[in-house]
Amino acid sequence: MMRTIVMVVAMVIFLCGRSSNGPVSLVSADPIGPPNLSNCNPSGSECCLPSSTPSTFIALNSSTPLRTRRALQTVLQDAPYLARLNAAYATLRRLERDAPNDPRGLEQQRKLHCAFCSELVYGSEYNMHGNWFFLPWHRMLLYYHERILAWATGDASFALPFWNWDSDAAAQKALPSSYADTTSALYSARRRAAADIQSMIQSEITGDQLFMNFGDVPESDSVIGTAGGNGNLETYGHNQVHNAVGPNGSPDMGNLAWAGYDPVFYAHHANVDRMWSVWRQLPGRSDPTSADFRDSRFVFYDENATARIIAVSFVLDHATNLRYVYENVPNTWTTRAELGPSRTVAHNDVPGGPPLTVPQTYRASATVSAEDPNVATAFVQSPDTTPRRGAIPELTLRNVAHSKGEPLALYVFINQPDAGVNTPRAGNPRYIGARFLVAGGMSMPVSFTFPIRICLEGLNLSLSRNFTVQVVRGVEFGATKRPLSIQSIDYVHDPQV
Ligand SMILES: [Cu+2]
Repeated sequence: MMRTIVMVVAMVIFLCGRSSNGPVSLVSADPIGPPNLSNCNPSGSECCLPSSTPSTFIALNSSTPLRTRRALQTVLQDAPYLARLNAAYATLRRLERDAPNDPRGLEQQRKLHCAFCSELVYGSEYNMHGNWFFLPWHRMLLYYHERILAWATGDASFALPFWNWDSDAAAQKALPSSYADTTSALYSARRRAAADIQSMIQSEITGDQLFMNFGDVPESDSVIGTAGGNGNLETYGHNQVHNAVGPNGSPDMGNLAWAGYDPVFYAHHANVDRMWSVWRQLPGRSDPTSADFRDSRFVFYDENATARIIAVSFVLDHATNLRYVYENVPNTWTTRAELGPSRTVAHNDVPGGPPLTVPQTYRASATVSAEDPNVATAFVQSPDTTPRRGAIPELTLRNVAHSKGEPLALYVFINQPDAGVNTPRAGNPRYIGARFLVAGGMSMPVSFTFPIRICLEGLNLSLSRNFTVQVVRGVEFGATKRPLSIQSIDYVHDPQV
């Protein structure tokens, strides 16, 4: 078949050199940090940290014994471990009461997360959500939190557990029982009912979606994010677990400012960190190489309440430099990813023809339905290029406006003109996935990228075909305060070229 020439009538094509995940970056072009802890903005005072002069991270000796972070389903059988975990959080709660300014107390640990996410407490460049610092910064936070727990237990080999919600097993989608025990230091009363938590995670976080969003995707831009745009590890599974646990509206997991006060936050984030580690070990995956990423530095308090500076480059190899690894628990998305990428969608190239080297984006305007303010539609044309073999087509919802105080759920379909909140998603080949936001983040437009190769295969749509995209805003979090607004929906065949 010949190359398709797309006729464009009354539509504008923007040719872009590069598809970007995010809106205009608020982040400077240079490496950032370390933040000055004595520079706390008074408007963010509920998140200000004790100020002190930090010293640099002391590199661990590679002979330090490796700690293994285990899945909660494994440690639930280990009563002595659970007793230590419980005792550690009891100590952090006691510190909070007896020495409120001790940075190791649970409330101070909450502030540490709050300080770098929800308000412009230390400056807009220190927003650790919605960009590529999300994964390494939370890895650092967990690392120091784990050292504080180890100090609290008196067991230097103590390791965090992870909540394996990416497993397809229904039991793993449930809030781990040790955290639901009302007599435990792991308990928080500020959560949804256990059955609601499980059903919200089970219905939205599936192995198929995890595979489509991370397992099949080699580019770090889509998985980890960019200097100014979120990655899918953050806005798919991670955000929805926050929303599922926290009822959003009280100080809880559903609000970034408060999430760090719930002990399950740390087991949840250990799983996000593990998913990054598992993805990174798949063939052809790598972390961003930019010095702006790798040389950025942040500050944390260690187990001696000493402020430490640590650089992103130092935490990328967690086994060597931070001396911890994860228990290997197979899940369907990792198993499929290990089998290698599946066949590619039909690409219409001419055998022997020149390979395509310039990605081109087709940008369509998204129109909100007159009948339903929670539905937006766009008619998307194939970019006027011949995709190369192995292309990874993506759709980007560009500059979705949202309100900082509200969570957000967006469900996206291809060629589903009747899409609405009741359109089935599970098992629906026209459904390409969801993206979520947690309340309490930055108030700025965000963009979401959807790898759609597998969906196009399922619908037998070649890359040269045009299609419609339907975006549905979920209503499970209640009435929203503003109409759905998306600047454009972009289609790019091959963002990695
Ligand atoms: Cu989080």
